[in-house]
Amino acid sequence: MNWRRLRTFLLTVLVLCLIPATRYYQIDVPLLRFLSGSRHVDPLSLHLSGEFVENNLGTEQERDGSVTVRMIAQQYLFIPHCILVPAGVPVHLRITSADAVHSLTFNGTDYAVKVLPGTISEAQLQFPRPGVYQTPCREFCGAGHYAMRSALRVVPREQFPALQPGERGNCAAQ
Ligand SMILES: [Cu+2]
Repeated sequence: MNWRRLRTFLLTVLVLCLIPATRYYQIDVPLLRFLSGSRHVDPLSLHLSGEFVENNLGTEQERDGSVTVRMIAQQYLFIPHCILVPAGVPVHLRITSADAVHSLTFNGTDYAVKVLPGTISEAQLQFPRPGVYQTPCREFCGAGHYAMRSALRVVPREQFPALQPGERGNCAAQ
């Protein structure tokens, strides 16, 4: 056995193992993103690129008649502040956080969606009848937590397709 070569080899392995430990953002974070798959989003650049840019938020009608709702939770509001969905159709919710952990709930229902920075939370919802639901945050997220609430307005199914995309994200004005 050549001890000198073995020692060099072990030293090289040790140094290679130490590199990831000193390059957390260059090696570990991209690796974790890769392993966690497509559910990862960067909370610091939500408004700059990707699925959660401002004009992509709100309700989007799918070809099969269902709708997809994209939202951001941040201290201390949900964006869009008021969303519209049609009654009686499946609602695919996709939401992420720009900062702390939040929980989106819908008063009068059992739905509660935990929202974490860095990942996309998904939920399947359905609201059988038209009406307005308050959507308070139920995870303490800071000083303004108790004022963190938005609204979901459920409109009759046949009324929804006539709405402009801009009207779906701003139902507070209606
Ligand atoms: Cu909160």
